[in-house]
Amino acid sequence: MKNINKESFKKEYSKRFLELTGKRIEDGTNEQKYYVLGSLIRGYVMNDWLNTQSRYKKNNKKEIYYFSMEFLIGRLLSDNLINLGIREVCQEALADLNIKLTELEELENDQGLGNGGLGRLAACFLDSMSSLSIAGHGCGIRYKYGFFNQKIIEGKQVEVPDNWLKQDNPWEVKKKDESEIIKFGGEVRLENVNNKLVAKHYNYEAVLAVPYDTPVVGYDNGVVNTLRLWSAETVNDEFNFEAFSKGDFSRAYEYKNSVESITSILYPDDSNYEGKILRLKQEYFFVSAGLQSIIKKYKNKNGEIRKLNEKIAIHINDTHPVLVIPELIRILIDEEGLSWEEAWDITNKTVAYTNHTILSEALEKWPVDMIKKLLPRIFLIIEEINERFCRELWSRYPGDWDKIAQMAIIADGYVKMAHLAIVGSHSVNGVAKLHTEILKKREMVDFYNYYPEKFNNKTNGINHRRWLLKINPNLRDLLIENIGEGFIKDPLRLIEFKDKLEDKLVLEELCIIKLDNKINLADYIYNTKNIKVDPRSIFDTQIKRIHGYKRQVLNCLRIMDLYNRILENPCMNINNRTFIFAGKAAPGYLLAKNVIELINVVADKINNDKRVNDKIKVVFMENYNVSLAEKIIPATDLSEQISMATKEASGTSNMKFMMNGALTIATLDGANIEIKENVGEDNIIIFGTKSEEVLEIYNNHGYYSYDLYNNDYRIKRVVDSLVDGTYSNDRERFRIIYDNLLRYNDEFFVLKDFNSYLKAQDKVDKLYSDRCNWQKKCGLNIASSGVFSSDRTIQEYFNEIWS
Ligand code: 26W
Repeated sequence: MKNINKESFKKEYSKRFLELTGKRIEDGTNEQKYYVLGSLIRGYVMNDWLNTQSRYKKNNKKEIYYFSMEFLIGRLLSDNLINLGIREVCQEALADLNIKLTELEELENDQGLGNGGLGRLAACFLDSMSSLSIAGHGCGIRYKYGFFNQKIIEGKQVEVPDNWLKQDNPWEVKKKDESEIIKFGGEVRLENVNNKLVAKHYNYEAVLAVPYDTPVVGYDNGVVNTLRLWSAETVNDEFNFEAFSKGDFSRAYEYKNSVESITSILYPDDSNYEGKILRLKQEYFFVSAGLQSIIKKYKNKNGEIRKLNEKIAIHINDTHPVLVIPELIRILIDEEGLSWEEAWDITNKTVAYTNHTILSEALEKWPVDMIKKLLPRIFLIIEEINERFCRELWSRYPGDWDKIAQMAIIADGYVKMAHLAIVGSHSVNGVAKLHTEILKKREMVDFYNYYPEKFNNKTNGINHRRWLLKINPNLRDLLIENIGEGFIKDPLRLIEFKDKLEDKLVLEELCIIKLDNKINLADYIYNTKNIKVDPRSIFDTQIKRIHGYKRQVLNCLRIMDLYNRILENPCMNINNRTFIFAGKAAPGYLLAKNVIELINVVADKINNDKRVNDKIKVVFMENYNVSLAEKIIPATDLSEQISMATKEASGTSNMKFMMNGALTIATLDGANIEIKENVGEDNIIIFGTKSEEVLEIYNNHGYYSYDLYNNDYRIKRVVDSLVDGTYSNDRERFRIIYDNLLRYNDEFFVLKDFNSYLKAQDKVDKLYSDRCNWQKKCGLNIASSGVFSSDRTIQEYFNEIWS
C-alpha cells in the first residue's frame, strides 16, 4: 500500500470528486461523497491487486478457488480502510473537508448476496485467506437483487426486493473481455473422430457469463485476492434478433429477460430445498463460468493440464456448486482430450466439499429428467460416475442391493448431490466437532465406512478483524492497551488478556465499554422503533434466521411466562431485561412467519403494559443483515444459542458474541460445545436435552408433548395463551405454532426443554447480580475466543485439505 498523508489525500479526493461528479465537494450529495471515496480507495488497491497476481504467477503458487452460491459480504468501506491501515488518516482528511467518515460508512448498501451462516462464512474466509497471504479467491453469482429486505407491517414480515445495485458499486470491476459462454439444453451425440468417441453438443442455448471482480484486501500485508461474481447476459445482441427483425418486439425482449433472469435473484430459502429449474441453471452457470476461466488462466501460465491438481484447489461450499465435478471432467475429456481415468483422478484430487447441514429437507436432489434436459452432457457424465461407483460398491458389498441403492448417486429418479460431492471429491468436512461426528456416525455412515480417510472436521470461525476490531473499537483499544497488538495477527494471543482480569480497573473498563455500546444501541432502537429501553438492563439477544430448529419459540414462550410471573408478583426481584430479536423467515415458511408475528405481538403487549415496564421490554428489529448484526453484537450481554441439539451444524454468531464479551446461554449443539470447552463450564450457561438423548428418543419414539402440557401448569398456561385471546382477539392467529407444539408433537422439543431453559435463565439472573464476577466471565470469554477466528479455520483448511 502506498503511503498516504492527509494533504495528498485531500488533493486526490477533491480532484477525483470533480472528475466523477462534475461538482465541487460542497455541492455534492453524501451518496456522491461515499461513491468517490470508495472509488478512490479501490484505485489505491489496484497496484497491490496487480502485483499480487504477478507474484502468484511468478512463484507458480497453488491457487485456491472457493465456490459458493452465496457471499454475504455486508459493507466494504471501513473494512478496506482498516485492512489498508488508512482509516485514521482518511477520517482526519475528510474531516478537514467537512465530511464525516462515519456518516459515509452508514450510507453504503450491504452486499447481501447470501441467506445466513453459509454465505457469511464464505465472506469471513475470503478475508482470512488474504490476510494470511494465501492465494485464495471466491467464485460466485452477482445477483441483481440480493436477499430481500424485511419490513414488519402489523407484526407480519413483508418482503421487499433488495435492489442493492441501484447505488453505484465502487468496489467491482466489470471484465467483459474475460466473459465465458455457457451452454444449456440441446442434444449431445457421441461421434467417432479419428477412431475416438467424442461428445458433440448441438442446438444448445448459449448464455454469456460476464465476470465482475471485487478486490479482497488482506490485513496489513499488501495481498489483494479476487472475488469473482458472474452475471448473465445475451451472447450477441441485446435481444432475440430474429424476433426483433420480424417486428415481434415483446418476444425479442422476453428473450433478453429470460437470459438475465438467471442471475436476477438469490433464492431466499435456506430451510427447504426446492427443485426449481432456475436454481439448477444458476448452479451450472457460475460453476461452468468459473471453471472455464480458471482453466484458461492456468493454461496461460503454461500449466500442463495433467498437473492441474498440483496448482489448483477447488472448494465447494455445500453441494450447491457440486456440478464442478462433472463440469471439470467434461472440460478435461471433451476439450483437453484426456481419458476418463485421467480426468476422474485429477478432478478427485482437485475438489473438496464442506457439508453445512444435516436437515434432510435441505439436502439437494435434482430430478433426473430436469438435469438430462437442461445439461445433457453433464448428465451423461454423472451417469458414468454413478455406474462406475455402483460397480465398485458391488465388488465391495456383493449382493447387498439395499446398501448399493442407499449409496447410489442416482436413485428413484433423482440425482443426490451430496453423494456426488462425496464420491467426486477427496475431502469431506463438517463445520464443528459434533456435526462431523453426526455425519460420520449417522447421516453419512455408509460413506464414512467406505471412505474413512476423506472425512474430517473444520470447526467454523469468524473474521475477528470485522467482528472485533471494526465493530467494537473501544474493546479493541482496551485489548491493545493491555496485551499489545499481537492478537491482531495471531488471535490465539487474546488469551494473554486472561491474566489482566485480576485487575479491577480492567473489569471496570470492560463494564464501561459494554454500557457505552448498549447506550448506542438503545439510541438506535429509539430512533428506528420508537421504543425506550434501559441500557442498564440485561441485553438478551437472539439474532439469526427464524427457523423451527433454532427455537425462537422457546425464547418467546419463556418471555410470556416471565410476563405472567411478574404480573402475579409485581415485586419480583429480578434484573431488568431487554429482549432483542432479529431475523428473516423464508417467504414460504409459514411456521417461521408465524413466529415473527408472535414476537411482535408479544412485544407490543409487553411494551405497552405499564405494570411490567420498568422490568422487561421486547424488541424485534427489522431487516436483519450484516450491518445490523454489527450494531447489536457489541451491545449484548447474553447470547441466545438455543437450537435443538444435533440440528445446528455449527453456528457462527455464537462466536461473534463470545468475542465481544457476551455470556452464552446454550444447548450442547454445534460449536457451542467447543465454546464451552474453551471458556470452561463455569463461564457459559448450558441447558437442555443433549444430542445423545435426542438420538435415543428418535430411536424409541419416546416423546409426547401432550403429556408435558397436561402435567405442567406453567407450560399449559403459556401454550394456552397462544390461542385463548390473551395476545390476540383472533384466536386462530397463532394456531400454526400451537399445532406445532401439540398436534404435531413438538418436533424441536420446545416443551421438553422449557423447564431446563427457565432454570438456566434464573441462573443467568443470579450471575448478573454479582456484577464483578459477571464482568470477569465476560473477559474470560473474550480471552478464550481466539480459536474461533476464521484465520485458525482457514489455516486448517490450507494445511490439511488444500495443500
Ligand atoms: C437448498 C436450500 C439451502 C440453502 C442453504 C439449504 C441449506 C443452506 C445452507 C446449508 C444453510 C446454512 O447456512 N447452514 C449453516 O451454515 C453455517 C456455516 O457453516 C453453520 O454455522 C450453521 O450452523 C448452518 O445452519
